Amino acid sequence: MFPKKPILLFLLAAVLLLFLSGRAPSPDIKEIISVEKTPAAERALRERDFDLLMEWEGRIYALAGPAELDALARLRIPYQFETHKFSPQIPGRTILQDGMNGEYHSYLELEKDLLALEKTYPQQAKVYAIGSSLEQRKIYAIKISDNAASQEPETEVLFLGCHHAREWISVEVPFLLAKYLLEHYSDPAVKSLVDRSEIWIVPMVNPDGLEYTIHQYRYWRKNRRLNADGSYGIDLNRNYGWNWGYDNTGSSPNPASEVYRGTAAFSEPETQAVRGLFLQHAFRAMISFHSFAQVILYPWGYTETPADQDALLNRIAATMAQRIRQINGRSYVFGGAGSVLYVTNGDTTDWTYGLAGIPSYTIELPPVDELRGGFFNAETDIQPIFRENLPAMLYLVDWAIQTSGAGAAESREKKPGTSPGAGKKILQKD
Ligand code: 0X9
Ligand code: CA
Ligand code: ZN
Repeated sequence: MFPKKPILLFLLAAVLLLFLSGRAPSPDIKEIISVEKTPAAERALRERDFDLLMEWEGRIYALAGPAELDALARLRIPYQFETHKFSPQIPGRTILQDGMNGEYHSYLELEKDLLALEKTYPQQAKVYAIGSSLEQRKIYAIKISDNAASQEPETEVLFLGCHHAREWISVEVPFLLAKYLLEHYSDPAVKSLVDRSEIWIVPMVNPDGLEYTIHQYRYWRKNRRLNADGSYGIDLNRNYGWNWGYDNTGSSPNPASEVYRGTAAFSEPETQAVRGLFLQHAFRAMISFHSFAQVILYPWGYTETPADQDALLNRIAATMAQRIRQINGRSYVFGGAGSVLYVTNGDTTDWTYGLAGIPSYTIELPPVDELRGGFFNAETDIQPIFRENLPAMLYLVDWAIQTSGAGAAESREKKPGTSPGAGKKILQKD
């Protein structure tokens, strides 16, 4: 039965391993671990290029796969598994139940809450499914306006959340905007904005990824596409069609990469859903929420070269940052995405700006760094982060209304397939 010679056995094993690893590489799932913060541990983590998450109460939190765990064992650095604690609670506080995400929205909780808003405010809210994810979850949009059920010639503005699964706070800020506008509709300032605009909010562009972060792996970023090489996921914020795949710095051709761009622009149903919505409307401004960094970014992302509307993009960002700072005192840095943060290609806001010439922003919500929690905002941070972003969002809606002149109706007729950059005409001159 078995080969007699050990060398044959070895060869067989090697071939088997190659075969298996070529067919189905194990998804590169890592654990969150913590080690005591000693100079030796710090050095080891840095030398081995661990992904560091944060420091908390004298311990360093990092990601570790089998190789990293081995290395720690060899160096006799004791570690603890922490993955199970990574609810949005700060470690050391109450731990949420398995599979729950506390005050944050799961897919079903968001569905329920959006439908409840529509039910309570039928005149001002209408919920649409703008598409389905790979795993057949609906991608919901809620439209807020007077007469929400009918399309009226009013200024359209778009807010997106959760392209990236682990960025839970990016679901809450746009969702809470919808809730706020509806609950405060009797406030004359809110009513005036809502009546003159049509505000479209898609809080969860990546529901499959989000569910995966709740039930499987808190640190997941991409969608849940099974790639040809057996790895999972496409970075939805590298899958849009403006200079898609421009270079391998701003996105990756490697399926296992966290910034894998996919096999083609708009290859994913999630980005197709956003594209469909965008092409059916004449949005005048948009924000896509992410976390974390506390920055306001505008095109271009694919290059460090300023966009032709740079001055206008900068001025609006400056005002948003100022309004944000007035609430809780937090400073959001702002600037061109490629130069302030890093270059990306295939990102959402390059596409919306490139296609329609509208002010398009990526807001990276707090915290500012890993030390303050990275992707894991405490539940008690949800309200303050929403509250500080509210005046920035309202300002952008107001700006869009103020600057939508006669051109609004004309641009509304724009059809899918409008030539790139054609929409730039509709933008007010700086
Ligand atoms: O890399 C991204 O997609 C965004 N950052 S995140 O940490 N949330 O993943 C930033 C996109 C903004 N665009 C550029 N920096 N070019
Ligand atoms: Ca209306
Ligand atoms: Zn993100």
